[in-house]
Amino acid sequence: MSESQETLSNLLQETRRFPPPAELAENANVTADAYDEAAADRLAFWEKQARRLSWSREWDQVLDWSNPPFAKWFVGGELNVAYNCVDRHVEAGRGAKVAFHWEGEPGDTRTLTYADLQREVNKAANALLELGVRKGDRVAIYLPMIPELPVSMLACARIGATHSVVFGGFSADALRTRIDDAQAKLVITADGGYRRGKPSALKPTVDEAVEATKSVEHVLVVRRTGEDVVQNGRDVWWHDLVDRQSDQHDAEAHDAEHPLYILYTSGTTGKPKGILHTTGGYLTQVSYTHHAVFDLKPGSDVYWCSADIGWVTGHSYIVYGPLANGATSVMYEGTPDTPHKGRWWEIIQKYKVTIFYTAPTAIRTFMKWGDDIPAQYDLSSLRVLGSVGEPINPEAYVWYRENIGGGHCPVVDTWWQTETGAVMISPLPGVTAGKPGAAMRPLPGIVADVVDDQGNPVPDGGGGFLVLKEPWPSMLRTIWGDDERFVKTYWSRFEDMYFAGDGAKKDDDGDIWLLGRVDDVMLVSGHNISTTEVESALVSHPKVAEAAVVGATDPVTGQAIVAFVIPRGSAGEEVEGDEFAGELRDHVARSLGPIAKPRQIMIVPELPKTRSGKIMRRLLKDVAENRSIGDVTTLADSTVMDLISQKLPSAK
Ligand code: 6R9
Repeated sequence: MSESQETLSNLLQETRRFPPPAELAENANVTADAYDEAAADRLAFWEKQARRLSWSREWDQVLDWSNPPFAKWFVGGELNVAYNCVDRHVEAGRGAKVAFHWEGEPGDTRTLTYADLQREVNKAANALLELGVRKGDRVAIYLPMIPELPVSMLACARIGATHSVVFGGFSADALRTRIDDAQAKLVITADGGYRRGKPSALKPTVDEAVEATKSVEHVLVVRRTGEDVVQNGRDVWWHDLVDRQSDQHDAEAHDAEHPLYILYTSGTTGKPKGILHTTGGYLTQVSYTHHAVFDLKPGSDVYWCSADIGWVTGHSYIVYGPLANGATSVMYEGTPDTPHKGRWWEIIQKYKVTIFYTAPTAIRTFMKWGDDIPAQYDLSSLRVLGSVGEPINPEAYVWYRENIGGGHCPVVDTWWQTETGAVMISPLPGVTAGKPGAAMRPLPGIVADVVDDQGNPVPDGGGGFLVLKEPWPSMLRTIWGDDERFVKTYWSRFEDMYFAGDGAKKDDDGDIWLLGRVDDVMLVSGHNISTTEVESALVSHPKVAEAAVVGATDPVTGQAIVAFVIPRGSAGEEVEGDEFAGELRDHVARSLGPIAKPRQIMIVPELPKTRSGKIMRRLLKDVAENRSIGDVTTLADSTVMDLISQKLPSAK
């Protein structure tokens, strides 16, 4: 048997379970009884979690669901998010504790303790007030991953202004649409940030965007790269305005349902949706889930989430959850391969990171770069690993566990969405025996299910649509300015259930596996086939680093599977040609059955991804169906489609 066949048979029988390490289980923040406790009385469970926070006024009612799907949590309660994330830790004598070890891409660093953060947030809050920003106003934030980003968000939260963070890689047009939709009064930005070893300007994009808007009164500009910026009448330098403010500010308590932030999610079609999150329920659930899913021990852990704060993962698990829990975090400005491909592992080694949270797209990239890179660093401080953003292929899970986690760290695959605000389905690291590729069970207090077309629960072993059957504290409250679209998008597919738009299956134990967006499901000769399963089968081949599959119209089978494959590491040179494609097709047929065999396999150097790292199958479908390629504006790298098109003659 050849080596590749051995690996194959191993993976086809990947039924390994990874129980929690004994020590972690014994000292876990959350144990199995949490499931029973929450099942017995869900609202009492969430009420108990709300007490993790400091409230100025106690709520009168845990949940008001009298006008579904418009939920109100902790009705009548009042609290201040910034006070909960910063001041209360200082008041408890933990002001000298590090909140952020910040690492700039060029290698400059800043350390912010909770006391530093308190001073910075207070000064920024006073500066916003001086600029005329008031409670209820909207503030757009378009910043690189620098400390002023969380400081700005907390300053808004402190005074009750609603922030709308726009990812720093978005175009002027995308920024303008978001400013207009929220009618933002202020934009906070920087001259630029560092990206792949070079300064990359932000301010010109803001100038272009703001030119065409009516609501913006001021632009507050942080100096980061020192490049020349054009000064307009409405511009104010951060260092001129914020630095001279008082570092004292009394935080007023806001209603539990006061709008905390809007975050735009583009989805596959249509105008971006402004997902609205509010104050009390959101902070309760991000704090609880960060404590439960990562087993965070604020006294000893060093936590790092590699996401960009421009996405919900950064909002909930770099800013609000960790700070509410008094965590010490790492925050990194740049890309994983600047100045070298070991940068992330170097950071883990340097700060002795214990909990690390990243995305499958990053993990697959590291697999492609080779095992020898992480092997050069001391990663022994790690104890829990997390994954988010896409289904994690079993192969990537095992690689992550072995090569980053030293074979002993639990991997928590966390399913959630911008709309859910916080993690919903995930293993608990001290409780769950993890299965590579499965998100496992809804967290305590969450009621999720997999249902068929008619909304009936599927039995164990069945597949269908993922739904949420009961409201949860950090749920989106609406789409900003468009209640009707909120109801139509999420609450109309099934009666009384939230439709997540993801396909899922329950295995024979009743554990949940995510199968990709339902829009991407393929229908081949009358069978529903998930993109995730075929991609995972491809990625389980030792010579494949990444794969994306789409269903292309086919005269015989309705749809046929077309796969785009990136070869792994050094395999790149040897894999051209029909023989390799044939090998992969057979491999998929053996893993999943002949029905899942791709009609066509294209070897490509890159895959089209959104800026948050999700594969854009829509564009690949255009290629597979020989159409001109659609809108590429949300691609992280717009040259990728050219690279793929150049490869096409080899397709057949
Ligand atoms: C947090 C975030 C949400 C969509 C979601 C699903 C996919 C996220 C996942 C996952 C499988 C996981 N997704 N986590 N799929 N397993 N662990 O990514 O939010 O950017 O709004 O994307 O991402 O398709 O519906 P968002």
